[in-house]
Amino acid sequence: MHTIYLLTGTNIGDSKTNLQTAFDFIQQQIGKIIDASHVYKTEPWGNKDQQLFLNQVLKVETQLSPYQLLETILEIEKGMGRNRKVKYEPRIIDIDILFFDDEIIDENDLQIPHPLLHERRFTLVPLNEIATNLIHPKFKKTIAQLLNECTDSGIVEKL
Ligand code: PH2
Ligand code: MG
Ligand code: MG
Repeated sequence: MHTIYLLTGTNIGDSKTNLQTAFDFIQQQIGKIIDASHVYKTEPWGNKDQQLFLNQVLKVETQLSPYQLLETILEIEKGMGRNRKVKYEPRIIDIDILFFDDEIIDENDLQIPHPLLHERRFTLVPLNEIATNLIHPKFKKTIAQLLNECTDSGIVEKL
């Protein structure tokens, strides 16, 4: 059994429903959700000229391998109507793998831990809520430390 952390995000349509739908699909197809952060309303990071996001971090137990997990995530995203064209375009749902046990994977199509998580308040704030003492396997720092050192000033507030 593996312990993973996922970030869900959405900024089009009925965002609250989208997060709930993703939550249900994750529970059915990936594994048991054993912890969940609050849902946060977050300022767009990167392309700022788009709607606010809702984001949530989930802790999940799964039997899937990293690549099976990636496949399943892509299927869930597609099933919810996401079509990938432009990087950082608004999306119905985005499911990102933050951590997979303490594995480090650096392939073109799969990077774990998520390579930008330490630069993004919209990820660190919800993650810190449920995993403050978790150690980032590459940086050897806790989530609390990474949040403390993060220079992103994007607004992140509980919904
Ligand atoms: N996802 C991105 C780019 N920017 N900004 C916020 N606030 N939340 C996101 O989930 C997000 C983003 C790329 O996946
Ligand atoms: Mg993303
Ligand atoms: Mg993604």
